[in-house]
Order: sequence, then C-alpha cells, then structure tokens
Amino acid sequence: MFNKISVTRTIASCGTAFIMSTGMGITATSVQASTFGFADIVLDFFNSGANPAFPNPNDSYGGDGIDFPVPVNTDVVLGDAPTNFADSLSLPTDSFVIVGFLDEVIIDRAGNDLAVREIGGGGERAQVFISSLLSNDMSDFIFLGIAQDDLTTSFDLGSIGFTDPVKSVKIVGLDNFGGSPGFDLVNVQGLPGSLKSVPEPTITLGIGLSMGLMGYLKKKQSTRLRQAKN
Ligand SMILES: [Ca+2]
Ligand SMILES: [Ca+2]
Ligand SMILES: [Ca+2]
Repeated sequence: MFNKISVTRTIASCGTAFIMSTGMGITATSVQASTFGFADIVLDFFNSGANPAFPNPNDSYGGDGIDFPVPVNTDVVLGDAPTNFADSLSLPTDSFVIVGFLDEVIIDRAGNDLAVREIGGGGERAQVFISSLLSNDMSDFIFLGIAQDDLTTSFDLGSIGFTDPVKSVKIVGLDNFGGSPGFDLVNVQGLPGSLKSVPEPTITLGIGLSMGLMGYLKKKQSTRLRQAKN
C-alpha cells in the first residue's frame, strides 16, 4: 500500500516550533524544532511491555541525563544531543520508534551515511530499518543493520545498495539489557557528507508571498510617484 504521509506544517512561533498534522492515520507524537542533520519528528512509537515496570504500549521510558529508567517523552531522540548527559529512549525487546527527516534527506555517498547513537554499555542491540518515504508502514522499510550499545553505530547505505533518499528510520529493540532495559536511543543522524537539504514548504511559500507583496508595494509606490509627478 502506498503510505506516503502528507505533511502540512505551520510555523507556530518565530520559525522554531512546528505544529504538525499527518495523514494516513499517523499521529505525530511529537515534533521538535527543525535540526539539520538530525531526525525531526517521531512518526510512530510502540512499547512492547517487555519491561514489566512499563507495561503499556504508549509507555515511554529511558534516561533523562541523570536518572534511569524514568518516564521520558519520545522526542528525546530528535535533534542533536551534544553532551555526555544525553537523554534517551529505551527500546526493550520488540519495542520500536520511527523517526522522520523533514528538512533534509540522507543519500548514499562515499563511506558511511547514517548514524544511530546509544548510551550506556549494557550489551544492547537494535535493528535499524530505513525508508524513502515518511511512513510507519513496515512494508515501506528495508533492513540496514544492527546498532550497538554505548556508541554511535554508522551505516553505509551502499552496503545494501540503497540509492533512494532516506526519509524515515525505524529502530527496533532486541533485548532488555542495561539499567534501563532495552536499547537506549539517543539520536538518529544523517552524516554531514550524505545530507541533502529539503526546502521548507511554508518558508518557500512565505518568501513567495513576501516577494509578491514587495512587488505590489513597489507598483503602488511607482503609481503614486507617477500621480505626484502628474
Ligand atoms: Ca533534520
Ligand atoms: Ca545502554
Ligand atoms: Ca555510503
């Protein structure tokens, strides 16, 4: 099934926060300010309940940079995490999160293209799947590789011959290891040499509108000048 999500965006304040709605029954669980090179939106999340302390499908837990396991918002995996005290979302066995890229796509260039960061060495592993669509339909995804614990695992799209631009990444936990059971996802990144920026529809529209308005004002001004001269 074709499951491309139609995305409409409204810049809520100063262009730093987005209100987003998606089609195809997908609820954007959270959105952060646009961050070039890093995932921008959580497209889907599922908690398997493999950790009995957090039994419900929507329970999201992980580390807040100090304590773990504690309830965290799924959007902790969005954007950059520049410090060692990064917050993280734990994915116990069969739990998953799908993140989307909005202001960039990731394309296959020489060497590694995409990176997944985990925090805390507990031997955790996770499967990484990619899609050229903004999608939460598993049939749109293809397996890329296994991400490891306590470091940034980098992947080469060329290793599976994937030549389309990547827009979504799905991470699936494989175990309940570690103090916060499961794979502790910090963030998902397109590596600098493999990024292609995508124009912001609303901003493009805004520029178009303001250019139109400027043209209108200029016209009005010249009409007024002409009238004054006459
Ligand atoms: Ca981004
Ligand atoms: Ca860990
Ligand atoms: Ca590559």
